[in-house]
Amino acid sequence: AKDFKPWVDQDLQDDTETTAREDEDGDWVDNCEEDRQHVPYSPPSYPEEMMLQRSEEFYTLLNQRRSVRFISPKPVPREVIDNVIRTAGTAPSGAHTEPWTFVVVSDPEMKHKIRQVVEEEEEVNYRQRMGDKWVNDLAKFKTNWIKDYLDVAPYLVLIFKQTYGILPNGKKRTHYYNEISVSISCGILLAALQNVGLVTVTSTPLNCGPQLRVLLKRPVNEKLLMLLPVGYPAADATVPDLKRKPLDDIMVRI
Ligand code: IYR
Repeated sequence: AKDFKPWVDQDLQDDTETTAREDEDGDWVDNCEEDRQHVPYSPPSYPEEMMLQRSEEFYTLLNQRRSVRFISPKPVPREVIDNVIRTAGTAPSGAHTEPWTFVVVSDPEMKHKIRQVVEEEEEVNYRQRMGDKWVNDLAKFKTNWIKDYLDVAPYLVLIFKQTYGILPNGKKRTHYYNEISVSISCGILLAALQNVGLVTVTSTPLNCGPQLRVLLKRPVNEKLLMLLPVGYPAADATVPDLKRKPLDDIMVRI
């Protein structure tokens, strides 16, 4: 109990190894495909000058990303969201298992049901589970358990990690490193949103995973990793005046 970490979702552990070994019920298949063809690869390349320019421009773009909690109800073209999700799906994954499911919710009634689940649990989180120190550490963000953006944002993207795969024949497949694979895809998703001028806030609703999984009719192998409200920023959106660490504080040269 001394080491209890309330920010570690009880239902959200990277259980690649434990599911692979312990979960012996059901048939597991090998991922091995020795005869997979290898083909030539030629990604885009640039002269050094252009590399420098592109690195500056990409940094400038992503450095403007902020977590935004005030989202406009203005509709966003569905094809843009589709492309952003496609982009997230380009992430690398353990043994190329692609262990992610992106649930994109635009239905107002479903958004409201999600809001009810999240607000009910978040109230308990803020009042009890998180404790005084955590709540105090968040004071500067002026957050609480009331999440208007869950009704207002045109899209809610709920990202599930598949802790194992289920093949059409019912056999199970090990999803190695599923949590970090899906986390990387979330990072790419955030960059893709920034690239089209949309905003979000990375929310990880503590203890909401199982209820939201059932609400969204997702199978038992899937666990909620992240919930992203997505849209344009509200006209009067504000963000806390935060600074980022300079390069010398985040990089060590050896
Ligand atoms: N999940 C809660 C609390 C929260 C936790 C952290 I760490 C933040 O950086 C911000 C909020 C919420 O969404 O309000």
